[in-house]
Amino acid sequence: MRVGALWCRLILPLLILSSPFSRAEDGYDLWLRYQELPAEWRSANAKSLRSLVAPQNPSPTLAAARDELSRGLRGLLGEEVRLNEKAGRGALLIGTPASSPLIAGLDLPLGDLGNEGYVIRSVEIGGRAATAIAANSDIGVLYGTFHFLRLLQTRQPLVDLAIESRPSVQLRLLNHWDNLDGSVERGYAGQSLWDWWKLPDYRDPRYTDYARANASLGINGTVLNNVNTNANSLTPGYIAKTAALAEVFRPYGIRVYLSARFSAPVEIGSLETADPRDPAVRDWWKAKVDEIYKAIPDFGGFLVKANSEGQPGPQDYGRSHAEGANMLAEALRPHGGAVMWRAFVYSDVNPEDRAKQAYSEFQPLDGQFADNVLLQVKNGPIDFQPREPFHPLFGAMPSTPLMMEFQITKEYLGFATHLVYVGPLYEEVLDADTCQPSLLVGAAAGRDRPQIEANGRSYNNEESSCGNGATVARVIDGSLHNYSRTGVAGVANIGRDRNWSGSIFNQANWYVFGRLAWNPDLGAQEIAEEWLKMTFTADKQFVDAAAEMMMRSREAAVDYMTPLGLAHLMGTDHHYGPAPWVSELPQPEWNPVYYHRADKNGIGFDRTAEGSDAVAQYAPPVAGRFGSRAKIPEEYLLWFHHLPWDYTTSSGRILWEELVHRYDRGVGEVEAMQATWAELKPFVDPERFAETDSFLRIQQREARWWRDASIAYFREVSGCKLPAGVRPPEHSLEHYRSISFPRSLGQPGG
Ligand code: BDP
Repeated sequence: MRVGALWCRLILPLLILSSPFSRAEDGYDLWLRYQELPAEWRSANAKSLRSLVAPQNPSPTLAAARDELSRGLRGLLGEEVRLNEKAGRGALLIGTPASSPLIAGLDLPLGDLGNEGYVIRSVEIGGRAATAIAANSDIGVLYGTFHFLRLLQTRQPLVDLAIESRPSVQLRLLNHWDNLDGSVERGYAGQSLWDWWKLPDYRDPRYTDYARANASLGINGTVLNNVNTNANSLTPGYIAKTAALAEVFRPYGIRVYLSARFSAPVEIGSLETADPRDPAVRDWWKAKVDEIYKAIPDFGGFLVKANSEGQPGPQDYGRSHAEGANMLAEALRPHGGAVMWRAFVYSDVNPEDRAKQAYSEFQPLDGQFADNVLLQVKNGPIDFQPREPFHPLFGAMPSTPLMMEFQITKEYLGFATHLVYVGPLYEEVLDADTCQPSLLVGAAAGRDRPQIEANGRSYNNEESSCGNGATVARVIDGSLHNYSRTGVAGVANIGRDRNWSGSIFNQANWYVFGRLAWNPDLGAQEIAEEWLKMTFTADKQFVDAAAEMMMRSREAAVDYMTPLGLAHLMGTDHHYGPAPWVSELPQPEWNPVYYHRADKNGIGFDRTAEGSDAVAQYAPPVAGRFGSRAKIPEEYLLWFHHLPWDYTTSSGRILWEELVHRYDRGVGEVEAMQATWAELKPFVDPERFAETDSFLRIQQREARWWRDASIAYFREVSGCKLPAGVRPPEHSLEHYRSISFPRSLGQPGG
């Protein structure tokens, strides 16, 4: 036998058998890998998993729940679980009172669980121990099923189960910025998942896996197309394609939505205007919406980007955002659809501080929107930066449901390759105290209490309105202002890459978005641990180290990109890499110099009362904190203050030195992440280990690039010397300035 043949026939199979990782992992299975659990766990819990009892003649949703359980249990237990009609000892029952007489007989506490909640309970049926996954609706059963599988995947004991869960937020949506030509704006995971060309006839099986993954998190809607949209997506051919996707997603509780182009009546309807006051325009939208609902009876509604970054909108006709939104709302209302109108607006002619423009535009419209309109607000006032203070609209529009818009794709966070877990970013925003609860309305405003007036409203005296739980999370879940509609959207990081999200660790960002959308009070750390256990291994040594790495990763990115409250220093247009020097573009806010305002005297954007006064858009206690050099949390320092280079920071270092220190700290953290990952090699299969290892190398190189280019630039602008012992930038400033990326990923039209 030749040596090569010997190698293939004898030695290679032996090597494969001896590896703890029996199959190549390419990330396709996401967190739904259902790998066999350790024998110990299986033998301890096998008595609860003897058979599966599912409703007869199940609906497609109940069939999906049953099939997911069979599939999951087969993988996790390493054997097929019997499907039974009767509940014996150790049965696992799923269903609703309507679909299962057994569930109906259990008298479970389903009353408060609404349409999507569920219970998972250890019960007794005829004296035999069993487990029930039950809900009022079929989709609740599917959500409960995924929760149950999560218990197994994270190796929880299955005894005395008494779990109840219902979502805190109604609309939990992904926003795809996918174009009809298959490109994805700010997408770094390959082409769009939607194969528009082959739809509606060919339904890629991947669409079902996409729906399963989303349902496992409780995501219940998806906007299929980019907010910078093309009116063609509303033509009959594309409506049929969208309907095909809706059919695939329906059993998984996912409704489809579309971004609507405001000028569609002109572009595809041959009207001369899109003026929302024109009766022909209103009729056109009504007919269009009727046509959509004929094809997709549970269509969710429209997402609209209007009068922002060149998109058409009602202001083109002298009408307000509210008039535009209400026109669409009127067309959707008879069908139960909603309008999600985006607050991400800034004008090319308005000289006002960009951070103030959305509030200035929308806050005065509070109360003017129809009841099926939600205003979708980005987490911060500028644009998905590594760190921003929370958007001042949160808490300031008690009569308009505000939806959160997070970005899952890492447009400003190193694209696909940097390991940046955004859980801590989301958590920071959701936990932020708007200090708005004691807004005094009606009779209370006139009472004899210490009051202050601000933004034309009355408040309790300064301090009393903080710490009362008026967090952004309570705005979003509707409890603060009693919103009748609530929602959270995440700009998706999903594409046609085999691993869906461009890297294995980016999957965690999809995951954390979904989990927090269901329950904004969960912690980023616990979600990271859960994801790690399901995605890699539940081994404590691995989970502890990897979770710590994830939890620190966002702060690392802030440090090496935009420390101390700096923002938007990325290369204009593509947003890849540092370019703090860009200053020559015609629109002021296209230039990073607009944001950092550095010169030889100092750095930072003065948004205090002496500057743009953006602080006044927050409730007075917040404004007081952000507006004061002494009280502001240092991570927002240069967002709100312009300070001299020799300003003393809390570390005792002067500002310039602190800036350099933080850039260094960021690079150091990435190096520490590399070391951690190297130590975790024994726990990870070779494919996924190697991907993360290479990506961390890219991240280290790029963190260094960010640090060096930024220090080189700010050193020149400030005239400051590098502190003693600090490593000088590797190259000259000229070198960094000369780097260009004409074909960078994810760029509109790039
Ligand atoms: C910015 C992106 C741009 C989007 C815009 C938006 O750079 O591509 O179109 O946001 O949210 O972050 O509309």
